[in-house]
Amino acid sequence: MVFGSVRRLVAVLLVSQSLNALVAAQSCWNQNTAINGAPFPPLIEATTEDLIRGLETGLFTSVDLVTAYIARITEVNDTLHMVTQLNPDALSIAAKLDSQRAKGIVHGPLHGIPILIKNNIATADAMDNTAGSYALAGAKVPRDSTIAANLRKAGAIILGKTNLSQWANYRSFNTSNGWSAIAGQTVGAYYPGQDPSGSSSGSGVSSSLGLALAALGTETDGSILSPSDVNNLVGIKPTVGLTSRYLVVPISEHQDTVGPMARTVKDAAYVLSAIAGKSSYDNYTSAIPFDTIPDYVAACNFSALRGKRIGVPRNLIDLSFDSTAAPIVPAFNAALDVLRAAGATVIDNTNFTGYDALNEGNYSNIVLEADFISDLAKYLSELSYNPNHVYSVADVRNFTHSFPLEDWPERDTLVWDGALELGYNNTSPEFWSNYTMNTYLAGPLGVTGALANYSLDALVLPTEFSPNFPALIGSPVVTVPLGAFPPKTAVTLNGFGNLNATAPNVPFGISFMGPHFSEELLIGLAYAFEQRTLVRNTITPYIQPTVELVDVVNARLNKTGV
Ligand SMILES: *[C@@H]1O[C@H](CO)[C@@H](O)[C@H](O)[C@H]1NC(C)=O
Ligand SMILES: *[C@@H]1O[C@H](CO)[C@@H](O)[C@H](O)[C@H]1NC(C)=O
Ligand SMILES: *[C@@H]1O[C@H](CO)[C@@H](O)[C@H](O)[C@H]1NC(C)=O
Ligand SMILES: *[C@@H]1O[C@H](CO)[C@@H](O)[C@H](O)[C@H]1NC(C)=O
Ligand SMILES: *[C@@H]1O[C@H](CO)[C@@H](O)[C@H](O)[C@H]1NC(C)=O
Ligand SMILES: *[C@@H]1O[C@H](CO)[C@@H](O)[C@H](O)[C@H]1NC(C)=O
Ligand SMILES: *[C@@H]1O[C@H](CO)[C@@H](O)[C@H](O)[C@H]1NC(C)=O
Ligand SMILES: *[C@@H]1O[C@H](CO)[C@@H](O)[C@H](O)[C@H]1NC(C)=O
Ligand SMILES: *[C@@H]1O[C@H](CO)[C@@H](O)[C@H](O)[C@H]1NC(C)=O
Ligand SMILES: *[C@@H]1O[C@H](CO)[C@@H](O)[C@H](O)[C@H]1NC(C)=O
Ligand SMILES: *[C@@H]1O[C@H](CO)[C@@H](O)[C@H](O)[C@H]1NC(C)=O
Ligand SMILES: CC(=O)N[C@H]1CO[C@H](CO)[C@@H](O)[C@@H]1O
Repeated sequence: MVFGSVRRLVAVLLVSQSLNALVAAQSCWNQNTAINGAPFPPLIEATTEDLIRGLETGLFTSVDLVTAYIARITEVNDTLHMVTQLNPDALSIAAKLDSQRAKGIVHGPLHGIPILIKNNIATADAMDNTAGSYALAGAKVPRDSTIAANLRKAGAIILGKTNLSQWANYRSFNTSNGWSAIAGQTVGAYYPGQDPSGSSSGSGVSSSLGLALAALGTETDGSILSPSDVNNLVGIKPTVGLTSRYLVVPISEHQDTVGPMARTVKDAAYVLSAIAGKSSYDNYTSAIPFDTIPDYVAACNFSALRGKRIGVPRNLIDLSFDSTAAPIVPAFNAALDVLRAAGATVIDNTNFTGYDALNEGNYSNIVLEADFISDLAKYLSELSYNPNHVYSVADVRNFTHSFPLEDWPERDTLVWDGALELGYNNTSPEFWSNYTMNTYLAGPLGVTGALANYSLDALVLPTEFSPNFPALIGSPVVTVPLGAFPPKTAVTLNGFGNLNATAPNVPFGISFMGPHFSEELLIGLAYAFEQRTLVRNTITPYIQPTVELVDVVNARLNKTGV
């Protein structure tokens, strides 16, 4: 199916008029995918290694890649609203990287490969960093975030910024996943009006449709894992401290982390390798226990599950919280058989005994509220230009209440109201007693306790139930596609009433969880599972862009008459 206007697409591409005819003639991407017998990877499937091969052999250039991805974004953005802003310098950066490659200068595996980043990760370039709020429109940072700088150092092209649940979903009790005042409502691609989950909504939708090699998300509690879950992706939520949060709009220094959302485990591993590492601007990265970051790509080993002990904290699969998740359970149980067949020992009912106490207590809310008061003020103090003079949560709340496009009070600010009512920040004794309870219940009575008590290497859960415990202690999780909701699934609306929250064909995943800084292990386990199941390829979006790399290269060749 073709969505979006071909006219607009060609205007953006600025290439030969004949592309128009070619695009119109193409009904689906697996036609016409070769030039002189050399096949091109369809971009919804193209892996890092496919792109490296094509760039190395001269089949296409980075400029071609950027051109193709921009055309694809333009085709579907009017429907899905997943990209807030394109990098106006992307083509010139690509041209520079192409000319470096021609001279034998290659910065790393991601040299010349486009990546999208969430609109809360700052870049010191022409792009905004707003967390989706007009309060930060036009604000400037003194330099790139460490993550953006690391991507550039690795040769990646920052193609644009993705839409998100505004303020990483830390503003309202009554809002919708993927909505921001600045870029509107992001929608998922697996069902009309699909709730894309959040808060890394645009990153999830973009990565899933092949609008870049991969995208970066950020997570405080579920914001990488959950949109990866429902958008048929691999998501890596790294240990807090493995990836720097410097100049990333924060919620909580104790829980925030930046990670890749990609179509395959190996692609996610390539991106994680590029962004992980110590940063003098974020002292949590000083907890990294290695001198050199492990080779996450080499960790992709088909035999990685052999001999591993994997626990199932069955009491977290709590359908009383969400009965619509019932179809996930049989798929998850079948996945346990895949783990066994791959040589792992599965130990069921390695329950997290802190579960009830965590649900009854309010410790996690208090930790986030107090952190937000401190950490947002710190971020705002680092801006080199702060056009709306917002320096605190109170200022941002006032701005939001007085700026009509912020959609207040239709979407409330009750999360901030609660944080301000608390009356303290993360330097107070009340904060620390709540933090201590939180990490005790989620650690010794949760993830780290179960790992130790049952001598486990890792734990698995349906992704829907996986984020919370690891979020509270800052431990890593990797999610991999597991299945999709069956055809007879009832279509139901989200709480806000503007998205389809449950629907047929909506994907779901399985999560691998382990101790702090165990990404190398988890990536191996996830890869071994992924390669045995290849679920992603069995689930098809209802809407896809149609422009392919081959079209762009054809148009270029015909135009230049080569
Ligand atoms: C995508 O759509 C949103 C919402 O309409 C808009 O704000 C944004 O500028 C668009 N981005 C691109 C790259 O077209
Ligand atoms: C939800 O899906 C139905 C089709 O089942 C569609 O008609 C409707 O427009 C969708 N809702 C939204 C909010 O897009
Ligand atoms: C980072 O610095 C803060 C304040 O100086 C300190 O409280 C914290 O323990 C440090 N964290 C690490 C991981 O070094
Ligand atoms: C892959 O994993 C298996 C099982 O743990 C191990 O024996 C093998 O050495 C690993 N291969 C590589 C290349 O690391
Ligand atoms: C673990 O939790 C499951 C599901 O709540 C329950 O059926 C099982 O009895 C529990 N097992 C242990 C050992 O507590
Ligand atoms: C945090 O609280 C301390 C103690 O009340 C105060 O001195 C400091 O200014 C506060 N910082 C922020 C950012 O609110
Ligand atoms: C609240 O915002 C309005 C409009 O931006 C501004 O005029 C006013 O000074 C602000 N009030 C406070 C207390 O910051
Ligand atoms: C959201 O909550 C606010 C206040 O709590 C209320 O004024 C507003 O009507 C609510 N929005 C919707 C769509 O119900
Ligand atoms: C938990 O914290 C929230 C936010 O501060 C507050 O609204 C709620 O009343 C608290 N609940 C309990 C049981 O203390
Ligand atoms: C948590 O915060 C609340 C509200 O400030 C406070 O009453 C309580 O003493 C703190 N500590 C614990 C362990 O609940
Ligand atoms: C380029 O030329 C080839 C061969 O004539 C043709 O198949 C293709 O459609 C042309 N592409 C464009 C964009 O005109
Ligand atoms: C319609 C709309 O709000 N568009 C905005 C999309 O995001 C860019 C970058 O933040 C803004 O410049 C547009 O106004």
